[in-house]
Amino acid sequence: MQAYVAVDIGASSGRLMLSGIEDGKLTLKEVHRFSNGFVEEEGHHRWNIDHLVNEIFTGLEKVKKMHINQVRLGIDTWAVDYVLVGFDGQKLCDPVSYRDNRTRTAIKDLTSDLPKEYIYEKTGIQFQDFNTLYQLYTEDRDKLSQTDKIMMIPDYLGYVLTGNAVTEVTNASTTQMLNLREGLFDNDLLKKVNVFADQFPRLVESGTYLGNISHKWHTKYDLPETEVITVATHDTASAVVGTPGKGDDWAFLSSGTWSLLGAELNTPENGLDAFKENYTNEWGAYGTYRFLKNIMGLWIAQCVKKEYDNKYSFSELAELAAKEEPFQQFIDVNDKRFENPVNMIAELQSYCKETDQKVPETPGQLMMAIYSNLSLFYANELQKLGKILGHPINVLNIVGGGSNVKLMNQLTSDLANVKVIAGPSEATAIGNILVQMITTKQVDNIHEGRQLIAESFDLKTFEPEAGNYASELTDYQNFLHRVLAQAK
Ligand code: ADP
Ligand code: LRH
Repeated sequence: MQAYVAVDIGASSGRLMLSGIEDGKLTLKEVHRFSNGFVEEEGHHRWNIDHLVNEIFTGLEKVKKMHINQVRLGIDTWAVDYVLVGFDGQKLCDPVSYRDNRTRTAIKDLTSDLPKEYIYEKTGIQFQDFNTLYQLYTEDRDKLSQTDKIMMIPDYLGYVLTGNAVTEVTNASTTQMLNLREGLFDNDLLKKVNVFADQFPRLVESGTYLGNISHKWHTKYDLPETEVITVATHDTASAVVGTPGKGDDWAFLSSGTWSLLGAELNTPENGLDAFKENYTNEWGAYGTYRFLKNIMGLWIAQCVKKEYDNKYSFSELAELAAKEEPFQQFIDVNDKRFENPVNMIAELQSYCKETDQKVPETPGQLMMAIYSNLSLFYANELQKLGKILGHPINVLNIVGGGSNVKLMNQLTSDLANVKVIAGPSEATAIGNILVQMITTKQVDNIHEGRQLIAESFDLKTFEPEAGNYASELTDYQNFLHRVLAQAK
């Protein structure tokens, strides 16, 4: 059996998953898991990139110990962040995290003489101050002058492993610097941030052979022979590939550190309605677009868990939440104050105090407040998505770690009046592997691949319970209207 390894690194954790096809089914085994996070270093929140490289080797050594001597491997990670590589081929510093506050005014500053509508028309990408465009705008000029190449995180990891560097498009599109029409970096935008197109390694599509892991690593570690394939390197792109959606009325929710809710399109939707709602058109594998909204997601839950000193596991927190009443308070989960607060619990509590609402106190109450409000936000966005696309969404495929939270799946189904299909929770790793299998021709195409996923994993269905929470969504929408109007 040909063995495939997915290296899937999210903002909170990374894993190496081993896969293959056995008796017509896709197998998936977790070989190695490690934590990820940013730390304060040289005045910024930064990722420890060498730690991630080491973890990849540790995982591969475990694969070798399983007597697997030859594998194919793909890497996906979170988007927008990048590594500056000097003329000696080495990184100049650890990459700054998108949650660092260096870009807080960058959108305003950069768009003071370049209208937002113009940038959106060119790129179709949402305005988030963490986009690479704004990060480069605020980048240290000295560092930029010492930079030979700018590599997105997964491209950099592939470069360290193989010595070969590319810029893969699904992730590159999140820079907000690719031109939709030309399919290339946009020189006007690059100029604005003082970088040049040739500072990015050549652009490639998902599903491109990168090369073998360099000999030098084999002398340090006991590794299998490893051929690296550039997959859909943006984790959300891999998650969408790994979503077993069927028909033409489904949407996806990739539910992890972020909640990414949207639809897969064949042509971008970068009109005025999409612009006003700040929907994004990220490039997908095989010529598709991920038309989606970024929602704060389970990052809020991750912070709460940490602030209880990790005393409870996520499943314990979900059990505690299930004992509480939903909808005890309304929260705009996308409020910037939740992006990187000093203390998330205190931030949630002050939000409720300031808006004259019941203050969640216990772990269960806090988690129920998070789950209820994420579900409300999802339902609200599903309505908007249907409106922008001009057709209703009847099925929501929820994938990622968050698809394990039954309570939230049911609440979302009830509020949005859609059928929810939950799973697989490792859709990102699966999408990563599927692109490898399509590249090596073990699977014909993405349709066959998605069918294979549906047949190989245990998916759970949640039907909307009629009459449940009929007024909550409208009340929430009115609440959002009010708080957003006040904030203006
Ligand atoms: P990412 O790759 O973006 O870091 P994941 O897709 O691994 O994130 O999802 C991680 C999140 O999923 C956790 O933060 C947690 O909130 C949620 N999660 C995972 N498993 C469970 C579970 N068994 N019960 C409740 N929540 C879970
Ligand atoms: C999810 C994700 C998301 C981006 C964010 C930076 O991990 O890649 O798609 O918007 O991280």
